[in-house]
Parts: sequence; structure tokens; C-alpha cells
Amino acid sequence: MAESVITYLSLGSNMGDRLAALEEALQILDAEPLLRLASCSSVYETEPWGVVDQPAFLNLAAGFATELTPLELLIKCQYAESSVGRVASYRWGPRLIDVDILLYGDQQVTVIEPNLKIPHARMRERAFVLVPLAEIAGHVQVPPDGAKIDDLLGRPGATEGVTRWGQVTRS
Ligand code: PH2
Ligand code: MG
Ligand code: MG
Repeated sequence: MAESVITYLSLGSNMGDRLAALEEALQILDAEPLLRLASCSSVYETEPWGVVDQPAFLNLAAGFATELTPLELLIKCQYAESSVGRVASYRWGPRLIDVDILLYGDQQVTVIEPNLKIPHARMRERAFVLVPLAEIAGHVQVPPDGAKIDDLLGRPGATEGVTRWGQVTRS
């Protein structure tokens, strides 16, 4: 049996019943045999980043213990997205559910096809990622320099546009 690793995911939704979409995705991921939900942040309402002319998102961060490889994990995230009902949109456009891998232990991963980069390429710039993640992983270090999430959050503007909204109900 492979050793288990803690991975942190970012979940987001800005279409339909946003909270239900987040909850359903968490449930689908947690039901995977080699993936166990270990921690979950509050739910935050966040201003759209990238493409600003779209509805506000709900975002959360969740930690999972896993024995999946990074590529296997990516496939499970994509499976959860399509099970919840995600359909193709444009880059940074509106979506019913988005599940992104932020961190996978202290490992750096770069795969060209399918595209996978860990740590997530834009996580350090995104308040909608950092604020939820700090709630459950403030002391976790981001490779390659080992910056702590709490320290990244201390930068000017790092918490802008993010408001605590509620929490998921665990089933
Ligand atoms: N996801 C995007 C683009 N912009 N903005 C917010 N606030 N939250 C998101 O999850 C988000 C976004 C593409 O994945
Ligand atoms: Mg995303
Ligand atoms: Mg995504």
C-alpha cells in the first residue's frame, strides 16, 4: 500500500445551488476508497477573479488523506465535477463546480498532458484560495520556497473580496 499524503483542494461554484454543488462534490470525493476528507474550511462568498462580469462564487478549501497518485487524484476531481453536472465553459468563466488541486504533500508536480501543476500555479495570487486554505492549513508550507499560507495571506490585498458566508453540512 502506498503511503498516505495530505492533499488540499479548492472547490468553487457560481451557478445554480452553489452550496449543494460544493457539498455533493465533497461527498463524491470522500466516497472514493483512497481519498478521505480530513478537514474542511468554512464557505466563503468571493468576488469573481479573472473574468469579473459573472456571479459571485462560493469557495472552500478541503484537506484529504490519500493514497492516490497526483494524476489519479486529478482524474477523481474531474469525475466529481462531471458527476455534479459540470459542463464546459470558457477559461475562468461561470461553473457549477470546480475542483482544483492546490497542494499534494510537499511535492511539486508538473505534467504537460493532461495538464497538471502542483502547487496550483495561481494559488498565491488568489484570495478565494488563500483565505479558506488558511483556516485549515495556515502553517502548511508551499513548495518550492516553503512559504506558509499564513504568510502569503499577510501580503497587501491578499484577503480582498472574500467574505465568510456559512459552512457545509457534513453527511
Ligand atoms: N474560479 C475561476 C475563475 N475565477 N473566482 C472566484 N472568486 N472563485 C473561483 O473559484 C474562481 C474565480 C476558475 O476556476
Ligand atoms: Mg479553478
Ligand atoms: Mg479547475
